[in-house]
This record gives sequence, C-alpha cells and structure tokens, in this order.
Amino acid sequence: MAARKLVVGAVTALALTACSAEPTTPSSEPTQPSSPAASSPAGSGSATSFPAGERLAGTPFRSAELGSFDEPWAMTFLPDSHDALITERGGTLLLRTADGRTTEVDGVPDVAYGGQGGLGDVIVSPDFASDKLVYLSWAATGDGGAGAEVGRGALVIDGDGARLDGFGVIWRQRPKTSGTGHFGHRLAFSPDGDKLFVTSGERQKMQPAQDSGSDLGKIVRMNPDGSDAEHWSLGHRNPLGIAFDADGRLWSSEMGPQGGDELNLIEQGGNYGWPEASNGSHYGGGEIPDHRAGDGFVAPKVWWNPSVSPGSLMIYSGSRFPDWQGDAFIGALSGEALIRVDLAGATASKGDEWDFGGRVREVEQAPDGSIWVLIDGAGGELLRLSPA
Ligand SMILES: [Ca+2]
Ligand SMILES: [Ca+2]
Repeated sequence: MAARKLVVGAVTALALTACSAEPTTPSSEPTQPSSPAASSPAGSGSATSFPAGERLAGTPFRSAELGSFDEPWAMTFLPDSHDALITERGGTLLLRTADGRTTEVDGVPDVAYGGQGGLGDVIVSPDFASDKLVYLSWAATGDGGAGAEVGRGALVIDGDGARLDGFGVIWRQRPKTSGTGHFGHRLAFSPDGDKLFVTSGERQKMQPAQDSGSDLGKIVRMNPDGSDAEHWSLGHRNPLGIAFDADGRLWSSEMGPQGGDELNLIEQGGNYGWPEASNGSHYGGGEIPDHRAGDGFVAPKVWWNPSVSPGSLMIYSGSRFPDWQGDAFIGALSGEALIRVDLAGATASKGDEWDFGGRVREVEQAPDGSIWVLIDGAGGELLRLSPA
C-alpha cells in the first residue's frame, strides 16, 4: 500500500514562507553568487539536469548519476552493503539495491505532505543485522496542527517486495502547531547504539526554542524505543543535520534566518541561542544580537553569511578521500553546493565549497568510502562521488 499524502496548512504555509530559510519556492530563497552556467532555473522547483562530467568539472570528484527520485529527502545504506533506503518527501520509502533496481517499501506511515513537511529521515538500527529495524521521521497532523514524529518497523524483503513490519510511532514532537515549516527531524544513533538523537525544529515559532516545556527548537535524546525522551540541548532553529564524529562528539548543522546558518558542537544542556542570538537577521532586516562571549549561549563553531541553507550533515571516515577523514560534509540547499568543514577535535573551520548547480539535500558516506549525494526537488538525482 502506498502511503497516503495529506496536504495541510497551505494558507498558513504561505504566510510563513517569508521567515524560513527553506521556503517552498526556491526562487524566494536567499541565494549566493554562483556562475550562470551552474545556476538552476529560477523558480523551476526542479533539480537541474547536468551531464555528470560537466556538473563537477574542476572539482576533486568524478560523478556517476545513479538515478532520479521525486523530492528525495534522505538516504541510508544497509550495513556492509550498497543497498540503500531512500525517502521521497511525498511519503514513499524506496529500497535501492546495489544493482540499481528500486522497490517501494510498504508499511510506511501516512505523512503530512506540504510546505516543508512530508516523509523525512531514514536510518537503521545499530543492531540491524539481528533486529532489521528501520527508523523514519515525518511530519504528521493531529490535535493542534502538525508536528514531527519518529517511528520504527522491521524491514522484510520478500521476493520482489519489501515492507516494514510492526511499524509504530515512538516519539511525537509536542506540541503540534500551525504551519508546515521547520520540523527538523534528522536522526542519529549514539556511537554505542544506546541512544537515539532527534533534531526538533522550532516550527517557525521562535520563542518556544527557549521554553523547556516545549519540544520545539531542541535536540532530543531518547532510548531506541522512544522511552525516556529528554531535551539534550535547546535554542535551536531548524537543525537539519546531526552526526557523531569518530571521538563521539555530536555535531549539528542548523538553518539560520537571513544569514547565520550554523555548525554547532552539541553539549548536554547547551543553549544555542535562538531566537535571542544569531549571526543572521530576521527576514526583512530585523536585528538579532550576534553570538558573543558571555551572552550565556553556545556560539556556533562555523557560520555562514549569506545563507547556504544546510540541509544535511555527514562526518567522513572512509578511505577513498583520505585527506578528509574526520571532516564534516554539509549539503547546501540555497547554496547549491557541497561544503566541507575541517574538524580537528572540538574546533572547526571552513574548508571547501563545491558548486553543484542544484540544491544538495542529502549527503551520505557509502561503505566503500565514496560519497553519495541526493539533489533536491522533482527528478532529484542520486550522484556517487569518487576521486577524480
Ligand atoms: Ca542519511
Ligand atoms: Ca545559535
């Protein structure tokens, strides 16, 4: 059974689009200068189709185009395999086997598709070899409006079909509220596999990010079954990336307002400032005090002005690009780039920014050390990056 799409809150979404770093209409987003040849058509809403060789000319990458998807949002590899699960925002989960075939996975929950909402992240259990559990996040409607939810079910591959058995919700962002933006809902397991971390966006409501009584604008830590959920950090806006480094430090990329996109080193109990502090401004120019020493907030390790709109975060540990082991890779939406950040212990500094000529939604490391990227939008391509 295909997941049913529920289109919600269209009017509210339009009203809130102006204060989002990731609005529905690409042409209204903050942009940064890029070469005309590499720009996507303004307002097309579609991924730009580039011959793979031309797209990344002059970069350290050789690119192979492995297929295209309908508003792809996230992917993850099954352990020790080049089979991958890929989400499409409208509510479809696909199993892409290493031979390039794709199969729709049944048993996915209904999602609230609209604005920035829909099916979101996908990761697998640390014990996938034995429990086969797949974790999903999505936007759902309910009492009060919409909110992020997380659930899990066991992947069963049966002949030509695939399904999630026993799927159940394990966490609901509270409260549900109006609008269709800033769900966050990126997922990561702690390196020991004992805890699940969920980024919980502030739903474009701002002040709840400072309110301990609300899940909005938090990073939440819970047991793998969703029990004992607690706020791990607060003062977040729309954290769309989360990853642990090899030493167990937790990093999160976050979309700022007009400017002020952030890469943060996440500490338990840390307050990351939103909306009291930001190195960006409100849309339309309203001032927000910059992060500064002594303000009581944890400042970002790296930030971007103008916005690049970080939509995903991966920390590299592979052998294909040995110079970049331990570095962070960020997919930039409005920046239409893959960004590398040098990480060294608890410090971070800007590395490379490669123009991709399309909104980079997701970046993932394959078991063989190649880097796989999903381009946003209708017909969004799946690219495999190898050393040039
Ligand atoms: Ca992923
Ligand atoms: Ca901040």
